[in-house]
Amino acid sequence: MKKTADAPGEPSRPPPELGVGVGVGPGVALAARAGHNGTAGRHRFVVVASRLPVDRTESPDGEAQWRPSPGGLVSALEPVMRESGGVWIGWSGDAGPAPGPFTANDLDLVGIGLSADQVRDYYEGFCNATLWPLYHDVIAPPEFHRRWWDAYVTVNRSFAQAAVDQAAPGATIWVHDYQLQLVPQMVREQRGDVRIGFFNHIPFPGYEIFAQLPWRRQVVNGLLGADLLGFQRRSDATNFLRACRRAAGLVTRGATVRVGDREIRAAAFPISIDAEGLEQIARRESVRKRSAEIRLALGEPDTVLLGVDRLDYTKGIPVRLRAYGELLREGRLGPRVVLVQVASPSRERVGAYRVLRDVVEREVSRINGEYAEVGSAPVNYLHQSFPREEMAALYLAADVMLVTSLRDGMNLVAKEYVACRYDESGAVVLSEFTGAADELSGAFLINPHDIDGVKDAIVRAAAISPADARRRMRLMRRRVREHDVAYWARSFLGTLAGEPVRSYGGSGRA
Ligand code: GDG
Repeated sequence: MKKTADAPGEPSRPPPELGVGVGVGPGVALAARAGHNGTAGRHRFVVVASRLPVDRTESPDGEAQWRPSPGGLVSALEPVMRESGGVWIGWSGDAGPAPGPFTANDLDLVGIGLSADQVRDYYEGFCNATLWPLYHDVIAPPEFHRRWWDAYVTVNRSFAQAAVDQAAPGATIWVHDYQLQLVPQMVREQRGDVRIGFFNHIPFPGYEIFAQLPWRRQVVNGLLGADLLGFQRRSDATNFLRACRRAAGLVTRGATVRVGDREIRAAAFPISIDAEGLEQIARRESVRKRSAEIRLALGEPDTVLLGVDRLDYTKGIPVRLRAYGELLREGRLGPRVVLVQVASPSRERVGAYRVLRDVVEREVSRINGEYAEVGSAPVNYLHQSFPREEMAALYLAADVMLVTSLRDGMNLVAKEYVACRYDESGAVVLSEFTGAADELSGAFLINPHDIDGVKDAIVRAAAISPADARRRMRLMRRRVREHDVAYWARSFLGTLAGEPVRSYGGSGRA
């Protein structure tokens, strides 16, 4: 079976390689505690994520091989895993039997197996056609099917069982993202001794939207098996706390919820990138040369606008194209402007994604049909994935980065652009509906539903003075460098380690 498209946090192939150093946080050095049921494993740090940090390939003689596919998440957690004897539990992305425990690139991994039916009902169904649109403010209508929910429960149970089997007494278990929301409680039921953290990479919706989910109470209870719940923005954590009150009838106090004698905390931990590592790539001679080649190939325009997204309806690609098309018609960007749009293939077996591809490609053709001249097109559309060096060269080649998401947990692309701009030039047009908007105060913030506002921001960003660009870019670069992915992992694990877990005698602050 063809490999299914990427999961959030584990971007499209090939993923960016964001090597990073993270010191072992106190979260992985917890003393063993009583409370496990006697079947504990040997790992003191367990990562549970929907995807493994490796890709399965086949050798010419048909034997399975594993190739590292380092995304931001694996690079951030790898040092902690190595120092603490950690293990990573995830799915390979292929339908088939469970690969089980194995070692690749010196990391201990456990592969979960999904049948073809589970890929359809759990992954493409409940994850990508129920939860993804629901959690992104129903930009696309979510579908609710009981068979999909049943598959979600079953698959979550197999991830949870693997975590229970791998975790040493008193271990720290870090569960990632919306595909695995039931895992914390499923682990907690078997293991009172472990410390469990959960991080949600995508938004957590307002209650009026979340309430549509027929299984809202089960999802809230599933998450509440954790000791610490991390979200991208403060508003996501607030939305979750409200869901605890409304869907589960619980009492919240500040950032905490009480369940029996356990106190659970929900807070914002905005994810980031390996800013230093990416800047080093951008500074390479070969990458700078490539960036000049890109501008030359584009016909040395005065202004290069850039969009980089998975081809996903949350990213607002049609909004961007519409604004750009109108600006061309009105002549407000001058004649020598080009938009480069990387739209990496994603979830191509899900209906809404196929529709989106048609919409985007029709609009690109329309704009090029109307405004191209022989030998030059105003939109360079790339439905492909590129190596990270090529991405860095594109970031260097672009005068204005366009991020027009209708909803986005964080948006790492905006941070990557900023990290690459070591000469402090360039400008970012950024949707208010991204987590990054809370941090990148030097960006031109836009409401992607307001086309005139988007157009004005693009014009202002394209015409920015060097002094204003430098002032804004400095602000953003400071933020991204200080709050990088290592800082994110450290602060989450540190907070997780400091939380009291009353059911087995822990003490500390709430
Ligand atoms: C989810 C949440 C949250 C894209 N095309 C190529 C490529 N990429 C890389 C980018 C970036 C990543 O993929 C995309 O990350 P985003 O954050 O922009 O968006 P999602 O994939 O939707 O991620 C999001 C994130 O999880 C982390 O928590 O920020 O809100 O939706 O790193 O550079 N990389 C390469 N070639 C490509 O063609 N190498």
